[in-house]
Amino acid sequence: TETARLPQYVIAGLGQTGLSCVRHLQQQSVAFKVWDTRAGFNVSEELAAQVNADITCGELPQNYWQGVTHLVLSPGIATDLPEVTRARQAGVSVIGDIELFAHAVNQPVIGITGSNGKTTVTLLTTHILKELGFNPIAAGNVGLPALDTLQQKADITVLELSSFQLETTRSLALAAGVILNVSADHLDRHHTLAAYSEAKQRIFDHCRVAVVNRNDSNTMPMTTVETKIATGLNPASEDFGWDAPRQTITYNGKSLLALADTALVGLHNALNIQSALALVSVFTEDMTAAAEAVKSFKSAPHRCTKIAEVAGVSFIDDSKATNIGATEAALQGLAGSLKGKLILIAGGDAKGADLSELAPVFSAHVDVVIALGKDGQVLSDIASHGFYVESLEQAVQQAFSLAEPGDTVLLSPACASLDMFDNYQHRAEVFQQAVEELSV
Ligand code: UMA
Ligand code: ADP
Repeated sequence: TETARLPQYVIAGLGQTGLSCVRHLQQQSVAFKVWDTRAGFNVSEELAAQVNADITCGELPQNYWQGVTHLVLSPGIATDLPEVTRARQAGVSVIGDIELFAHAVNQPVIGITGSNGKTTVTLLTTHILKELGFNPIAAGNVGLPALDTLQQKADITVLELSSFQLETTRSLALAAGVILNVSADHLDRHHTLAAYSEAKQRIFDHCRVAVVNRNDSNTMPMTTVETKIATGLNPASEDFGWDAPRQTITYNGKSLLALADTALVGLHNALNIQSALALVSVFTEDMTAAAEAVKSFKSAPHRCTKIAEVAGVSFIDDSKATNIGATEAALQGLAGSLKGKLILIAGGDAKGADLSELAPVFSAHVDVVIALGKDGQVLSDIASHGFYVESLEQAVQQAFSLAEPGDTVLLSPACASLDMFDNYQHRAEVFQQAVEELSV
C-alpha cells in the first residue's frame, strides 16, 4: 500500500493556480508532490502545512520523474524549460489547471481568449447572464482559478483563458468559445506569432459554438465546429453587424443596441459587446433582454471606461493600458466614434519599450498629447501638439483648459505606473479625483 501512495502527479508552481491544484487533488485524494522553479522561493510554515506534500524549489533531484504520470504546469512556467522537456521524455503527460478543470466540470462552460478584451468580454458576458436570471461565475485568467469554482453553486462558468492556459489544455469541451483577436504579445514565451495563435486555436478543439469575427481570419476555427456565430464592424443581414451611421449593433439585420446607450466607448468595445451577446445567445433567444442588460454593465474598471463628463468634455480612464499595444488599441478603437478633439494623457515607466513607436498612431488620431512621468518626455516630443507636465493633476487641468464641449480626454499611458503611483489602479484613482475636482 506504500507504493500506491507514491505521488503520480507533480504540481508545478506555488502561485494561485498551483494552490488551486493542490486543493483539487487533495479533494480527489490523488497523491502529488510540488515543484516551484524558483530556487529562492520562500515556503512559509503555513504554506507547507497547506500543501502537506513534498515541495522542491529550484533544481530537481535525480529520478524526480520516476513513477510520475502527470505534470500540472502553472501558466507562469514556460512549457519548454529543460526540466519540463525531461519530464516529457520520461513519458509524463504535461497538462495545466484548465485540463484538470475540464475533466471535473459538469456544467456548461464559455471560453474567451484573445490578445485584448478578454477581461471585458468575460465580465460583460457574466453580467448579461446574471441579468437574464442565470447564476454564472467568471473565472480563469480574470483572477479566480477555474478549479476553485467547482465547489460553488453556479450554472454556467465563464472562463477567461490566456494562451499559457490553453497551451496545456486538450479536453476542454466548451458550449461556446471565442478568440477575440490576435496581435503580437507574450512572444518572449511563445517565440513566434504562429505558435501564439496556435495556442489560442486550442479553444475550439471541442467547442460546440464558435463566435468569430467575420473580418478577421485569426479568430476563425481551423478545425470543424458545429455552429458559428459571426460578429463584425460591418453591415450584416445575419448574426451581429454594425450600423456605422447610427453607431448601433444589429442582430439579424435589425437594430439591437446603440453604443451610446452603454457605458463602453470605442469601436473595439462595440466588437466586445457583439462577442458577449453572441456567447450569451447560445443560452437564450431573448436578445432584446440581453442587449438591455449591456446598458447596466459598469465595464471592467480602468479599461477605456468613461468616468465623467464635465462641461461636455468626456473623460476616459484606460489606466490598464500599460504598454504600447494597449494604447494603440484604445486610440484606434476610439477614433471611429469620436466627434471632437482627442486629448491624450500618457507616460510613466516605459519598461524599456521605445515609445516613439506611437508616432504614427498619434499623427493619425491624437490632437494633443499631455505627457508625464519618467519616460514621458519622448511622447510630448513626437506629438504635433505636445506638453510635458509634472503631475497627473496638472495633466488633467491642462487637458480641460484645452478642451471644448464634445472633446474627449483619454488617460491611456502606454506605460507602467510604478514611477509615480502604487499601481495602475492607484493611477486611475488620482485621475478620477482630479476630474472630480474640475466639476466643483
Ligand atoms: N513562477 C515561477 N516559477 C514557478 C511558479 C511561478 O517562476 O514555479 C513565476 C512566473 O513566472 C510568474 C509568477 O511566478 O511570473 C506567477 O506565475 P503563476 O503561474 O504562479 O501565476 P498564478 O498566481 O497562478 O496566476 C495565474 C495567472 N498568471 C499568469 O499567467 C502569469 C493569472 O493571470 C490568473 O489570474 C491566475 O493564474 C488565475 O487563473 C494574470 C496574468 O498576468 C492576471 N496573466 C497574463 C496576462 O493576462 O497577460 C497571461
Ligand atoms: P485583456 O484581459 O485581454 O488584457 P482587457 O479587457 O483587460 O483585456 O483590456 C486590456 C486593454 O486592451 C485595455 O487598454 C482596453 O482598452 C484594450 N481593449 C479592450 N478590448 C479590446 C479589443 N477588442 N481590441 C483591442 N483592444 C482592446
